[in-house]
Amino acid sequence: MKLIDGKATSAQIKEEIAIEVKNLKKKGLKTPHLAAVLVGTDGASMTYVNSKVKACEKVGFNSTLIDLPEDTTEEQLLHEIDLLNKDADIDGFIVQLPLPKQIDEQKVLMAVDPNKDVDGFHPTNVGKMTLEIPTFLPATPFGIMELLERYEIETSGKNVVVIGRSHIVGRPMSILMSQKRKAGDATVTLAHSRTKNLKELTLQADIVVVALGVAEFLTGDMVKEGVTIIDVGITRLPDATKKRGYRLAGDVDFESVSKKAGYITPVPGGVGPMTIAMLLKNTLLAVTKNFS
Ligand code: BQF
Repeated sequence: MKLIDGKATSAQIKEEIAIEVKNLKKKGLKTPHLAAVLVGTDGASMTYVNSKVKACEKVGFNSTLIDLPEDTTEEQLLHEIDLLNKDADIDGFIVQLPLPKQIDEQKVLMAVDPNKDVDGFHPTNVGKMTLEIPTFLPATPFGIMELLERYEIETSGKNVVVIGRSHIVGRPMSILMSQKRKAGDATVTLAHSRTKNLKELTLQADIVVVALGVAEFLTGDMVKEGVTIIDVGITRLPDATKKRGYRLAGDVDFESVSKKAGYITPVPGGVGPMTIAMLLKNTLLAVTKNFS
């Protein structure tokens, strides 16, 4: 079993980005600037946004954090987005998900200028991704593609089972891996809560991507010897032995699955750090490439 080290890979990507930022500055070009909007005080969301701001500092980007109260109205949030769309210094921005229940997520992501949509969630960018037109790829799927590439994991003609059909991870992952591209050319099955005989499918899989949000869902008896496992899950489980009171669990039962896997991503330190690195990559692309 070989661990896929997302922490080390993301650190390497950040170094590569930092060099590109220095070169941009040397040429007198602008410093990439990422903004993040956080609505409310959800603990995990605050952690994620803070990681993104810290990562910006690490690579030499400018960053702006816009903190809005939990009771922010949809109209107020749409106004903030309008300001960011019009702000010439902001190259890209994200609205941290999930949003409070009074706000329609779909309305919000449709309000983001597709040219600044570094999360790749706007329908224009989902369409471009699907049609293989260059654009921002959603950071988590982008990060997984990057891991598969950098670890030289063969995907061409392989059986891939993606578990979970979210718009942020599962669905785009299934689209990207079925395309003719690096880490693509796979035969992809997209499994979900209505899938029958999931175990029959996963036992045939060369690669399993688990993005369900159910802690330790995938067990060793469900996979074949030598399988590549990509664990996207990240659940906080209560743990009295930890100072912070919880531990992070993936969607994979690491104990049993790692005994059979050829390659496996750990949680933490697998896919999570790559999500941050690829958000930075997208922000750099917002400056250096014109996707429109
Ligand atoms: C690690 C996210 C669910 C819902 C909204 C490093 C992150 C996580 C784990 C991180 C995530 C998950 C992010 C680790 C961003 C990934 O060391 O294992 C980094 O910051 N993530 C998010 O912004 O919104 C989410 C998961």
